Amino acid sequence: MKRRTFLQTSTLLGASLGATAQAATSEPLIIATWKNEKATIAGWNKLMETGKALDGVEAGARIPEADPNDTSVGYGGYPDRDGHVTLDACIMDHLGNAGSVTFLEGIMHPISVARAVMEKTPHVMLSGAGALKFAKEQGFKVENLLTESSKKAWEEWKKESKYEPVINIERHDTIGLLGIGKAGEIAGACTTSGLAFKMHGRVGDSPIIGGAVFCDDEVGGACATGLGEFVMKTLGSFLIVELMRQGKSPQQACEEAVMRIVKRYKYKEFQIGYLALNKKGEYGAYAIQKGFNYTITKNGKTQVLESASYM
Ligand code: SD4
Repeated sequence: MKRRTFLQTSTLLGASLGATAQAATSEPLIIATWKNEKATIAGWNKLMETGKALDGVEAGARIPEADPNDTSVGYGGYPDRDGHVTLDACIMDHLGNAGSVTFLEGIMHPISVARAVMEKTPHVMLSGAGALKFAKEQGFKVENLLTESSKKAWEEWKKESKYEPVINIERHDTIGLLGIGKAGEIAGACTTSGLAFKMHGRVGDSPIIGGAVFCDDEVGGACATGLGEFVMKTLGSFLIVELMRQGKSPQQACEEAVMRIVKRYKYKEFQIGYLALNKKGEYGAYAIQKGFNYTITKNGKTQVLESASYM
């Protein structure tokens, strides 16, 4: 599609989504990648209880982390090619504080470990054995996160061992969340087990501040899902927040961040989905491929919305 036609189409799409995809108030809300109603509702309930966006996004992230049927996050996540479930997560608050864990094994709630890194250490990111040691010191329980069915899927995969880290463009569920708290403050979080059957040691975008999540309380926040390598190469969430700072709407900023990838890389084989939120409570989403959706809970009501896409 020519760029000009694309811009016209995407503006039209944006306009037609307008009724649902935009809201010009900064009332509390929780918004998340993919069809994640249980997570946004849990996040909303927590937000109503404590008032804080940070508590809301953490509580939301903990839902898929504990769900054995979610094969992209936490417990039940598909392992790497050597059979290890290795987890990445990050969290960022409205003051610019950030915490992250990567290559963490055996802990059901990496998002809460990331928050502990943010709140209880002078660092931003802990990885692997060091992250696990810290988690244990903080009282997190060590558990086997590889379920029977994820183990079976891995054994199936091993028969061919086809190493093509191409994301199924219709079904993957890494959760990125953004929230607005009662004081209007913005926070974000992301948690994942990463790409199924990835190389042992592979780390994606999900623990990278500015990659999978970025917030700046003067402007807004953004989060990402999809083939993390391309989010990392373009620092997508940071880019989106900076574009909003320059005056773009959340929708326009997500579109521009997708275009950066489309212009430079062979985008047809993989999916990236972005979500963004500004201080007015306006939000937007855009993806490379069709099939990206997101969930919002606001005023106690929850909706799953389809994102517009480049393809
Ligand atoms: C990663 N971004 O590890 C994650 C994967 C993902 O839905 O989003 N899956 O690259």
